This record gives sequence, C-alpha cells and structure tokens, in this order.
Amino acid sequence: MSDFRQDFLRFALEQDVLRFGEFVTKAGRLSPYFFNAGLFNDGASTLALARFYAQAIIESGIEFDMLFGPAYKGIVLASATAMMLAERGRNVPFAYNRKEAKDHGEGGTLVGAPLAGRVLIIDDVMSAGTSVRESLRLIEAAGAVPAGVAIALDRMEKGTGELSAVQEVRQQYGLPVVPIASLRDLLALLADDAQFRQHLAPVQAYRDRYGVSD
Ligand code: OMP
Repeated sequence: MSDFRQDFLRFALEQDVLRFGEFVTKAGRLSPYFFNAGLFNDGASTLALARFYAQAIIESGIEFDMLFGPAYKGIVLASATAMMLAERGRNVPFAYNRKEAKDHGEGGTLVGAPLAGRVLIIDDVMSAGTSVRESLRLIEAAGAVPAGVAIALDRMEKGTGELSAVQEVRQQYGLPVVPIASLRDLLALLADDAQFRQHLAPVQAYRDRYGVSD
C-alpha cells in the first residue's frame, strides 16, 4: 500500500471519521464500519484532508480543467482541494450546485466558475453512485465534459448488479475514479496493526457478503 493511503486511513481513524461498530448504510446494509466525511469539521482536519485529495489527484495523472463539488459535502471538498492544488502550483476554477434552484438573484442551481472543459468531480464516499450520476447530468447539461471522480473512500461494494458503483462509472461512462483509499487498503491496515486487528474479521465478512473482488 502506498504510504499516503495508509496515512489517510490512520488520520480518518484518529479523527473518528472512520469508525467501527454497527451502521446501516444508505442501501440498508448492516456495515461494521462507516466513514463520515462530515466529521472533518475544523480547519486543520480539512486542510489535511485536502492535502490527501490533491496528492491522490496528482498521483493519478488524471487530466482536468476544473473541479465540481456536489452539494453539500462536495462543496467544501472541492473548494479545499482547489486551494491545495493552487498551493501546489496548479490553480484551477471550481463550481458547485445548490440542492434547490434559486428563482431570484443570480438564479439557477450552479455556483462558482462556469462549468466548461474537463470537469473533475470531488465527492466523499461512493456506495451506489446516486450522487455521482446527478453530477454527471449537470456537467453534461452545461455542455462540459466529465473528466473523472475523486473520492475519499471506495467501499468496493456491489450496487444493484455484480459491479461496484466505482466499476459502473468506469465501465458505463469510461471515466477514471480516483479514491484516496479503498476497502482493500483498509483491510491491509487492519491485518497489519494489532491495535485494529479485532475489526479485521467483521470487515472481511462484510466484504465477502457485499463486496466486489477488485
Ligand atoms: P451514493 O450516493 O449512493 O454513492 O452513496 C454515497 C453516500 O453514502 C454518502 O454520501 C453517504 O451519505 C453514505 N455513506 C457514507 O458517507 N459513508 C459510508 O461509509 C457509507 C455510506 C453509505 O450509506 O453507503
């Protein structure tokens, strides 16, 4: 496992963003772990999170002209990542949407830079891929081109069929998906570290039941 993925998961554990226990996911599955990106809720942790996104994006070599953050969590993620990319010498515009269209003032659902060129979506977790599909629709409706999706965690779970949401986006739309870390990285960490090894069996069992192989 590349070091920064391991570092990212440890950081998420420290921040209590990544937790073990019993959680019901959006798809109604009883999961032994949950990643709540909303708990990166202060300046220092958001700065560190943005550094991980920027690193994963730069390392992937993905080509893009701007960022798009779907409401609500993606708004902070896209703006923080844009700041970090600028600090690393790559200044790109960013945009985000409102969940409800505004009928006065500037109007519409899009805020920020006009959606144009190759747009990289920044989101938190992909499970069934609902949020990503909505972003793709907005980008295409604006006449821009989706460049890919950067996420914090790929849970590597089956959607309605045999593929995970990440695999579906890769296959159906031909788009790269860049996770900072995936369930595979988490399992490696749990196997490596005596402090967390008690969680390995339940997480592995969950993967056997709902996961995809790669
Ligand atoms: P999709 O939009 O269907 O891909 O689901 C992503 C959403 O799942 C996230 O935006 C969260 O609401 C939720 N989620 C997490 O944030 N963390 C998890 O570990 C698991 C889920 C989930 O419910 O599957």
